[in-house]
Amino acid sequence: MCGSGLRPREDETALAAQAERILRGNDVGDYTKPSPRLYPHQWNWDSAFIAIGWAHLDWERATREVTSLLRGQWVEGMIPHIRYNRAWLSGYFPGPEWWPGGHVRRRDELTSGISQPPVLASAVLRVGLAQPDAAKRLGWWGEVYAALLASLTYFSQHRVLGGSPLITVVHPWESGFDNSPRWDFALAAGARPSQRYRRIDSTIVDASLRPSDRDYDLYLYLAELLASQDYDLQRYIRRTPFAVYDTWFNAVWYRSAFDLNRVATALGQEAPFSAAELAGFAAAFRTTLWDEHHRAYLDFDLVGRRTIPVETCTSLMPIYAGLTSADEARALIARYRTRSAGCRLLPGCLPDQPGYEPRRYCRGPVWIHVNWTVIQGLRRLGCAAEARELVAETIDLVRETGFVECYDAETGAAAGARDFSWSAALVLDLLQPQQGASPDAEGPLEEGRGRW
Ligand code: 2M8
Repeated sequence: MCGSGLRPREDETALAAQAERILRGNDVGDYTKPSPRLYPHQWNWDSAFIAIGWAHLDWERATREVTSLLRGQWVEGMIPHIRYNRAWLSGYFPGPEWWPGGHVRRRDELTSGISQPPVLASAVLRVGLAQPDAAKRLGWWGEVYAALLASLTYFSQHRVLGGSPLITVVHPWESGFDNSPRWDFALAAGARPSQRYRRIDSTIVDASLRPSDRDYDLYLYLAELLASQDYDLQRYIRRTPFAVYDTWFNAVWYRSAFDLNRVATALGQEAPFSAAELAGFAAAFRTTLWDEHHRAYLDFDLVGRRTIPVETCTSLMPIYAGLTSADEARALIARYRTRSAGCRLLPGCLPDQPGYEPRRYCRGPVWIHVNWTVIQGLRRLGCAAEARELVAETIDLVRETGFVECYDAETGAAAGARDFSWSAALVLDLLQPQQGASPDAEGPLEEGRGRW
């Protein structure tokens, strides 16, 4: 562990200016590319994190990031993980032709056929709170509220199985941690798509830092399968080798449900997610995902009906959601840090786990959004010292290496795309003084475990 202690203010100003340059450089008008070349389209949770950064620079621009993402929404409410920009179709693989028959509301939109961790409602709460003019804030919340509600109820209605309220994730891309060692079990069957394909990502970023061809075979096989089953979970589940309760995804949904309740209340509406529903969700989360043997939250493989015994950063995400007490959060963090001693911040995967690779994408590197998310949870739980320590380490790492996609878990060297938007946006957020009407300024969560 390291911490920089007091940092000169000028240094932070320079970092903030650098972050702003990256966001402006990746800005294409109504959305922000996650990175200049590797990711030219609009990504779902990237835009949520990015909007949080824009809110500190240009509030109207932050709101546009959200409203443009919502244009890709499907009739059932799902917000797809990619909203394609027709101008750059040749620059990214796979394109929309791999997601035929999508259920987009607006016929002129091209999207993928899966979603991503639903951070958006929480981001909208934050962006709104950054607007001091209450009329503007409420006006904007009023505009996006129905779409956000539909995006969350989509999961609670269309992605549940067998009476559990937990949400089923149907594709590694949907988890946002594409080639996490947690998903290696699904590679065993060697599933391959029917069509031949050529990757573009590994011509832009060194292949040793990206998912393998075997991973891509699985991703594309699952895309074909989803399309053939009309993106319907009840049909898909009978054939797929991959369907999971992902700890992070479910924690994010729970947090977003709370945050959307706050938006509803501010708008003078009834909170859409009842105390009973949230308590039921929290109880199922604990019962299904807490693994007493590992003393960790672990994902669940719905096809093999078993816990996935791989511990990664996502086992910390109940902290973000308010699904742990402060004491549990401290214990989870302490344990993770002890087992990742010698790594920077909270690495993406514990080094003692099978499949850990310090430089390869979701198999070990440090990610800014992971650390930012844990920081938010620690702050809400009142674990101020732990949060401060992670903030200082994050800023040290970015000062040293820059705003890249992810960082070698052990050396902190750049791994992945350069000029990465959410790293810039979230560090910009961390550089703000902790005061005023921020979601974290309220102190410890009142709602605690499942109480609203
Ligand atoms: C990465 O995923 C995309 C596919 O969605 C890719 O590798 O091409 C992931 O890190 C994902 O979480 C992220 O949203 C996306 C854009 O930054 O890149």
